[in-house]
Order: sequence, then structure tokens, then C-alpha cells
Amino acid sequence: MKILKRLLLLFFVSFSLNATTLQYNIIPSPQQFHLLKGSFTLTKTTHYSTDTLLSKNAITYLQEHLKHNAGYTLKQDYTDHNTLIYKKNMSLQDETYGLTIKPDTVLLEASSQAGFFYATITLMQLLDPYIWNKEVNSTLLKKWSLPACSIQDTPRYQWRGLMLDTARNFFSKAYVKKFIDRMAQHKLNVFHWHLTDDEGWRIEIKKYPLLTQVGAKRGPGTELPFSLYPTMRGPKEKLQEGYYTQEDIKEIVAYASARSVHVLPEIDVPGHAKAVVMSYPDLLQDPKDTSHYRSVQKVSNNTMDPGLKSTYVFLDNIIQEVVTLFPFKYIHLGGDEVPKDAWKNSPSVKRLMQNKHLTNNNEVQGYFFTRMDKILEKYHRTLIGWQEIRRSNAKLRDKTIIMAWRSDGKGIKNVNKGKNVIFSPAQFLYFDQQYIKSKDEYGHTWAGPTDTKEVYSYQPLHTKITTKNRAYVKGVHACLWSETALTEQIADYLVWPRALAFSEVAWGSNKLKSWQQFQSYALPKGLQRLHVQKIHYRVQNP
Ligand code: TNX
Repeated sequence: MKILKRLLLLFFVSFSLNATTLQYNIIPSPQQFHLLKGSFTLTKTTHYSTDTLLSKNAITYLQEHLKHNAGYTLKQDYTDHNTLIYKKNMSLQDETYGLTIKPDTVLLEASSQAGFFYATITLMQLLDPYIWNKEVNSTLLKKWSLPACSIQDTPRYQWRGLMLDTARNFFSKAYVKKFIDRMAQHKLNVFHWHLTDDEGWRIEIKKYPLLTQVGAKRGPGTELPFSLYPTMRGPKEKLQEGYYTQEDIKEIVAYASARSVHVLPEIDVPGHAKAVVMSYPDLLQDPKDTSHYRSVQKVSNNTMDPGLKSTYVFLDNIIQEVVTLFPFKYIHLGGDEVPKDAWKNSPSVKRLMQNKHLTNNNEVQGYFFTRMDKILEKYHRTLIGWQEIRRSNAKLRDKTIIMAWRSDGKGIKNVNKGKNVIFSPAQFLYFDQQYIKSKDEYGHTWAGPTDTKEVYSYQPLHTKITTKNRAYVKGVHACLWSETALTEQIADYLVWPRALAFSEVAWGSNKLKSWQQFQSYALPKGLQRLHVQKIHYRVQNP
């Protein structure tokens, strides 16, 4: 009897350990996971069936990976054995999915494209990591085994964003695609594309060709200076240039959409705008303005003038082209870090202040964003901006969202006033910060260091937010600013593995969170998947 009890105990312990191990192998870990008996094996005779076009992107994605790494693809067939069954289930909410793996069939259920895509991502994470291989000469694996299990999963936040700054350092179209694909692999769904800043304008605008002829180049012999601030300056000695054509952008947006990733463009105004004001000074700065000021990053006179009519005409024309490229209903207009002495001696801003009874620089910015919001409304887009856009007098539509980046405090205050907030606190979610404080580490130090464990620990549903206001917490957002991310390798290093932990913050259930489990089971498996893709993640002390 004793022996039987022991055997039973052993069985349950190993059974639950297996379940735990597997559940935590999936990043982000699913909300509900049950291990079943046996396994399903994918071979070249496995096929799929579907009752909805909503599953198309997901099936294509799986097929492409199989084709590349197994040499075969799944054919459509309606016999129901040895089948992946994609089945519409309208009782599941958007993005929610069910995945049931049994020895003879795999059932993937959802009510949306995103739901089917995520079910497929989870399935792929349960396969050998080699499924993620992107090498040209792949050694083909023929059989792919999946553990029998049943999963019900739904995201914690609808907004799970990651930003790439392509202004400070330009990243190729190929890298931007890789970046988006890696996000999709971890169920992150908003790619925030920082397209303009002091150091570069990276989006082709047909009406204003100088934006890219002048504004997309910096370095020796160009109009664009380097910041005097030592850590911000980039490679001074060589020309740094690049921009995305409208065709590039359309291609990237379609690529993201096939992976259920929205693309949020950011045009950073009225500050952080040296590249644009150097391209069209006559339209954007008052020639009689004698002010001299520097931004926090020590860039001189880097703002557009909110007192000039031509500023708004110019921005309206830009937005008109932007909306033809980006179908996402939000546009990010920056709004951060306008130097306090900007426009001090601008006659047009003085006139504006008199006419509109504005008393200080903050109110001028409030006026500017009130007008910008009207322009976006005309184009059926909703404004997103850094937390500074909600200056006291700005009249913005209720649906406007701010990104709280300085710390959680201002974000929480806004949420409790019934304003929409995305949390992106620099102290936890700025991937341009060092992992650990050291002169040998890449990255800035001003808000860090932030190691992977610290990212994992972040939790925006602060006790200071009342239950009735929780709906105003739209989600979480991590940022890779690129003043120090001067190569793809450095960018990879700064993002990975922190983005693995971030996906748990964005998607995973708080109840299931356990750093110990994550570190012991998920991380090693997650790193294997990064390794297979030749991602230059940070190896030591994750
Ligand atoms: C602050 S966060 C900035 C960026 C810098 C970043 C460097 C924000 C809205 N503005 O312009 O790149 O710090 O960490």
C-alpha cells in the first residue's frame, strides 16, 4: 500500500511538473493549461481544415515556417484525422483563443484573425525551437511532435506595444521586419515606429521632398548637427542617412498586418524637430525669432513655431499622406520635451498669446495640440502623445491616449481623472537603459539600470487606481530609443531577453507570475528560440 501511495505521488509530482514546465515553456505563458495524454505528430501527410477566412494569415505563417524547415507544407483536406482544425468560435472574445492538441487532431478556435494567429504561435512554441529557423541552408526536420494538452488563453491588455526609434539611428527595412516578426512571436501587437526626431526624418512625404533630401542625413557636410550631449551623439565622423519610401512603408504595414501587429507611426512635434525645421525653416520658424535655446539633449532651436499658420498647413499636408500609408486609427504626435525657452522671442508666438489669452509656454503647447487634434479628427484618426500633450488648457477629445513615460505617478493621476493612459515608465520599460550599471554595458543610465527580472516585475495596475477607473489603463508599452543602439546587434542586445519578460507583463496573468518559474523553464526555452534565429540577445545574468 505504502509503495502504491509513493508511486502515485511520484506520478502526480512528475505529471504536474511536466504541466508546469510546458506551460512556462510558452512565452507569454497562457492563462489556462491542462496536460493531456499522448502527443500529436506533424508529418508531411498532416493537413488542415478551416471554416473561416479569419484563419488564413495564421495558416500561411505556419506553412511558411514548415516549408522552410521541413520541406513540406500543410494541404487543405476535410478528413478529420491527422488534421489541424481551424474552427470559428464566436463565443470567444477578440484575441482569445483555444488550442486543444490530441493524438489525432489539433483544434484551434478563435473569433478573429489575431486569435487564430496567437493559437498558431502557441502551437509553434510547443514544437522544436528549430521551427523558428531562418537560415537559408536549413537542415530539414521531418517530424514535429506536439504534447497533447488543452489551452485557453486571453491577453491581459489589449495594447501591448514596442517602440523602435529609427530616427536617431536608421534601421533597414529588413531589420524593421525582423523586429515586427519577433514581436508577433511573443503576442505583442503594436509596433510604434518613431519616424522623426532631431537627428533624422525617415518617412518619404511626396509634397515635401526636402524632408528626406535634407532631413534624412546627418554627419559631415550635412545640415544636421550632432547633439553636444556626449551619450546622445552617435558616430560623428561618418555620414548617417536613410529613410523609408512610401512603398517600403506599405510593405512593412502589410507584413505587420499579416502577423496581427498594428503599426503606430510617430511624427514627433513640435519639439524634437531639428531635422524638419532645418528642411523647411521658412515654413516652420519665425525669421524674426531671436530665441536661443537647447533641448535636454542639447540640440539648439529644435522646435516648430505654433504661432505660424504655415506650421499647421504643413502638418496637415503631412498627416494627409500619413493616413494613406497607415490604416491604424491612432497617430502619435510626440509632444515631449519642448525646451522651456522655445519661442521666447518669437513675434508670432507673442501675437498668438495675446490673441488667445495664453500666459505661458505650456499653454502655447496646449493650444498647439488642441489644433493638432482637430486636424487628426478631420482624418478620422485618434491622437496619442507623450504625457506632456495634456497641458492644462489642451482641449483634446476623450478618446485621446497619453503615454506615461516619466514615471507611473502622472499616469495614475490621469487614469483617476478618467483619461486614457498607456504605461511606459522609463524605469521599467525603456530598453535603451543599461541592464546593469557598468561602463562595459550598452545603453543609457538615466532611468536604469533595468535587468530582465525588473522588467518582469512591472505591474501597472497600481493599488492607487480605483476599480472603476481601470478601463482607462489601455495597456503597456516598451521603448527602444536608439541614440546608443547604433547597430542591429546592439539593438538586439538591448531588447532581448527583456522583451520576453515584457510580453509576460503585457499578456500574462498576474496570478500566474513567478520569476522563479520564468527563469527556470521559460527563459531557457525562449533563449533557444532566439538563438535559432541568430538574435544577438544578452547572455549573461539575464
Ligand atoms: C527621453 S521618452 C526621450 C527620448 C530619448 C530618451 C532616451 C521621451 C518621450 N523622450 O527623446 O531618446 O529619453 O532615453
